[in-house]
Amino acid sequence: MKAMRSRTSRRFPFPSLAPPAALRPPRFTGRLHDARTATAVGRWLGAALAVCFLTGLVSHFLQHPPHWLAPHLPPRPAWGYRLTQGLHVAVGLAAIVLLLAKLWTVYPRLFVWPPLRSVRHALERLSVAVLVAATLFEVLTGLLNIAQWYPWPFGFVQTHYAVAWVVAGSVLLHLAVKAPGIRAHWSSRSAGTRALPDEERDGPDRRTLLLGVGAAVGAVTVTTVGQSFTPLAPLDLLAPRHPGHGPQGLPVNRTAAAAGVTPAAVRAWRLEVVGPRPYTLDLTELAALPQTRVRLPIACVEGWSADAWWTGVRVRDLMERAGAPPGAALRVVSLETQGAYRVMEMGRGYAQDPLTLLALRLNDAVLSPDHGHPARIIAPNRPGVLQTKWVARLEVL
Ligand SMILES: Nc1nc2c(c(=O)[nH]1)N[C@H]1C(S)=C(S)[C@@H](COP(=O)(O)O)O[C@H]1N2
Ligand SMILES: [Mo]
Repeated sequence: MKAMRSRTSRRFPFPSLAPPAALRPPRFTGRLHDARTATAVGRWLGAALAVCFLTGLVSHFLQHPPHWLAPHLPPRPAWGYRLTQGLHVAVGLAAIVLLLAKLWTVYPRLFVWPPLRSVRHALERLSVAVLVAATLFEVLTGLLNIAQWYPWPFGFVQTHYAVAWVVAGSVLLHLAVKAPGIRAHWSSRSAGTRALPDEERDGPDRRTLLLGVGAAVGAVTVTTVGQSFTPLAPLDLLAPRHPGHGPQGLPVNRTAAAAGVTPAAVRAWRLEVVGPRPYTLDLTELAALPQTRVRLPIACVEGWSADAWWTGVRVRDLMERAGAPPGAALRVVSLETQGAYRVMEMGRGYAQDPLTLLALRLNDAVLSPDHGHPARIIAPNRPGVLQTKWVARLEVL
């Protein structure tokens, strides 16, 4: 009773500011819209957002390295990008559940009256509005991206990247503003020792809610993570991709038809290698060069990934034959006539790596048209978008 009265008086410090009856905010009597629950869910959400931010940075710098970084990108571990991007998407999906739980816990605060109490309060609410909007934007654009649906006029990659910084900044601000509350409510033990009122201690309600949120996160994860974590592939009922489904046992993101790579263009194909000693090769000549067989993943930025056996000619051998100086980088141009992935560059680390191939075969069979016939790039620790298909020209840089 006492607690209620003090809360009411805090909400309506001036009688004249009480809203008219018709606009009177709803009253929330549930015990789980409190700071302890918000902290308990918030720390998991915060951890998830941190993982998404860091793995997103990795993805960004592997895909769009600034020129000073490109030569130093590490081609090992070969499975590195598979791990970081698998985590990015899996944790991002889990974050959707955590974000909804967190918003449910705190949404009664939308009805706090008066809505703005002071300049400080106004700024705090503005920062929360930015935080919520930016985080919702990130998880929703990410979700639609893994489904390859782009119902918006802006570029996904640039916008998702830019707004990630807004989320990071507003999370830090939020943590700073809420630090005293977070400290007080961090663990049930600290809440207990501080002799909080009963309603703020962990009771069966809160434990049930947290268990429910945990179960929902588990369910979302188990039914989607199989798209990159292949031992769970049989369970990936909700994942947009199944790592084993596609020609030659591997998914296809863009088919030859979608890329405008016609059978006629493939028949006329010759590999052109441009460098100090330029040359061209037809497919028979390319297949007659020393072949290397490697096991490497395709790890798509959209979260699916799968290992496969690739056979082909080492890119560094092709470059050497063109008289490439040591440490040269490479530009790769596809037969594809348009599209964002027609031209790709790789720094010297990738170009020199013995695992980086101009592949002619996938799982011991000639590449199918959709996997890049006649020849495609496969390199370790690289985003799938850079594993250029239908390669027509290599330019030593
Ligand atoms: N030329 C070209 N290469 C491309 C693409 C493309 O659209 N055009 N898509 C890329 C993407 S996004 C991925 S994930 C991989 C998929 O390779 P796969 O279809 O052989 O599995 O190819 C990459 N190579
Ligand atoms: Mo991809």
